[in-house]
Amino acid sequence: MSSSPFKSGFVSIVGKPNVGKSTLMNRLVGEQLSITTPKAQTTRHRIMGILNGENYQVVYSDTPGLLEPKYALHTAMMSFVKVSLEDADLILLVVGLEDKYEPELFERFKKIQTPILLVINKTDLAKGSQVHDKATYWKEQLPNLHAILPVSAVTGEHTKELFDAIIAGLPEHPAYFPKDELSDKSERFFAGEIIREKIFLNFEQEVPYSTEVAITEFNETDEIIRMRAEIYVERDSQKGIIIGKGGSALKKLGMESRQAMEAFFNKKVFLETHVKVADNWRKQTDKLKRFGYLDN
Ligand SMILES: Nc1nc2c(ncn2[C@@H]2O[C@H](COP(=O)(O)OP(=O)(O)O)[C@@H](O)[C@H]2O)c(=O)[nH]1
Ligand SMILES: [Mg+2]
Repeated sequence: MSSSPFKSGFVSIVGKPNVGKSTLMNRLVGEQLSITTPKAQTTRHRIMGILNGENYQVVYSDTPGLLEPKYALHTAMMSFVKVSLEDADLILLVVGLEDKYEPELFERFKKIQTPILLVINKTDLAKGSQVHDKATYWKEQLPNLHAILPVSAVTGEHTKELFDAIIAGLPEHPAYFPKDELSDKSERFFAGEIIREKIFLNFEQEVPYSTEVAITEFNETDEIIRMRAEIYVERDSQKGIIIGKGGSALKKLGMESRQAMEAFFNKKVFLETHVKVADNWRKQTDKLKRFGYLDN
């Protein structure tokens, strides 16, 4: 009896904002690793999610949504996408039901040698022949696609077929990471992301986009994780919004974040929050460096 060869490789999940890239990675990895919200541009980093099986290790990379950069932060976000595409053995190009071919964003996929699986997501919302029509449309726009797979990341419909296609598309290669590693990111990073997710869910307009979170202390014992989080906004007025009347908004944010952290880390969490102003941090390279968006 011959066992099948070990396969491993990097799978880059890319697409426009809000198409469900993070939801799809979480579904494929089986863990809530990457934050997901109804707002566009929630994901700012490349976040690896590692899935181990007896004969495979898939290293997924969730990435920020493709956009035309407006600030230094956007440029940094798009450079994470670029690196993820360069590393990839396989690309999952995710589109929603409404997406159309936009040359500025999709041209690059015509030139890429790496096999591309086009994933049409949110099929649970599709009507009539919409999915079929979209598949025909994308085949015309991007003739070099390896395959087209419709899925629903939320319900899990057809994600098994997608997974099979991913494994089939991976090269024979030993594992890149130890089997017990779930991501390339630290516990501090995930704690900060959980707070950012709650900020995206609790605040409107520019506030979530102007906010960054730094975990400045992270002390874990057998019983509890004690954390100190610094929440940075761009202006004094935004600081007032995050704190709220009599501190009520910050209290709610802290409580929701703590509960989500306790579920994520499976441990009691003590969370201390501080709100600070970092003027125009999205446009300033020194601040972007400090927040981990640029190499030092
Ligand atoms: N109905 C439906 N909603 C989805 C699906 N996948 C993602 N979403 C929703 O779309 C929004 C954006 O998802 P997210 O994963 O953050 O998108 P990203 O910006 O591409 O990473 C969230 O509100 C998700 O719950 C899906 O298959 N069906
Ligand atoms: Mg995302």
